Amino acid sequence: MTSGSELRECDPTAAHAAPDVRYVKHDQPLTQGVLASLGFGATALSSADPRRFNVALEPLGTAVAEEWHVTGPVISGTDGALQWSRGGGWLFAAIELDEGRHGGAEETARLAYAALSEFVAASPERHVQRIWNYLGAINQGQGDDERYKHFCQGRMEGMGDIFAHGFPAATAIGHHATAHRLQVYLLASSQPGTRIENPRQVSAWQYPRQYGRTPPSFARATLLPAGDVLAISGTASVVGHASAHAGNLDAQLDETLVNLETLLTASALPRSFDARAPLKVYVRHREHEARVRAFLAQRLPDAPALLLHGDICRDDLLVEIDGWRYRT
Ligand code: 3EB
Repeated sequence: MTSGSELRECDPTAAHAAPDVRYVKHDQPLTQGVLASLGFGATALSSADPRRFNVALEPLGTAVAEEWHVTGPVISGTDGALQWSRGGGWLFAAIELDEGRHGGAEETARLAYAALSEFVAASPERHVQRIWNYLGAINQGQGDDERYKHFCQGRMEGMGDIFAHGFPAATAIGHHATAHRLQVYLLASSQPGTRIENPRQVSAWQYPRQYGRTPPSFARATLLPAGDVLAISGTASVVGHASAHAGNLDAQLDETLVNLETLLTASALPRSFDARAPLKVYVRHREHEARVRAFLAQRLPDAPALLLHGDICRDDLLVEIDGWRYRT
């Protein structure tokens, strides 16, 4: 007879340990266990390796790459415009499309999401846990014609039914590179995760009409299948559905941290961000870098932080934070 623990280890339905996410020097060669390596900005290493994807956001400070490590062999390839890798029960998939060739932000988002949805639906790792979206000139256009709102519409249409059981955690940020580049990448798993909402915030998909015809389709966080890591969505100074502290960087940082801590509590995690909580901090104005760093040093001293120059999808927000929090 096998013991209970052996049975669990052999159980093909058992949840896989989460990828180990770390920031490393940006020019490191990729080792076998790397599922994905995200570079940032113009100095990121260019490579044909499908596991490498360069985000069009400039880092503020030292260039690093975000590596996702898994256990077990990793295979990778391309499928049309899409690049992918899989290993250890996890899937990375990424796509970059040129809006100039696909008729604008809405249609391009629809195509990107349709391609990703189709690929994921045909994969053993069909449970999308986390998605990142980077588009240019995100706040350009008035009212319903803001580019972010067009993106939201196309994203919803392209998703199809792969999110029928609920939206994954997400980030949507504006880059300052060539405006027509739409970049989307995701992490999916062979097991479902647990969606987490923030009790201080209206769920994004229930935002009132003023935020657009199609509300943003994302969850505030996903607890990954084994319950070992919380994947945290882009989190900003939003209370209820409203932006709080317009124009006030320090108050927005404080409110953002309360929202992040609230997500930890909602996930039964300790209310702190330690060395196993890599965070990405999106800063709208370069000149705010020093103040953001001072806040991080004081309030989040242990969390590895990557600062990126990016526009938050509401024009009254100055800063947004996403990342990972390991149960440790
Ligand atoms: C907010 O709380 C800020 O459209 O995917 C945060 C994270 C935001 C993800 C998205 C938008 C998105 O509404 C904006």
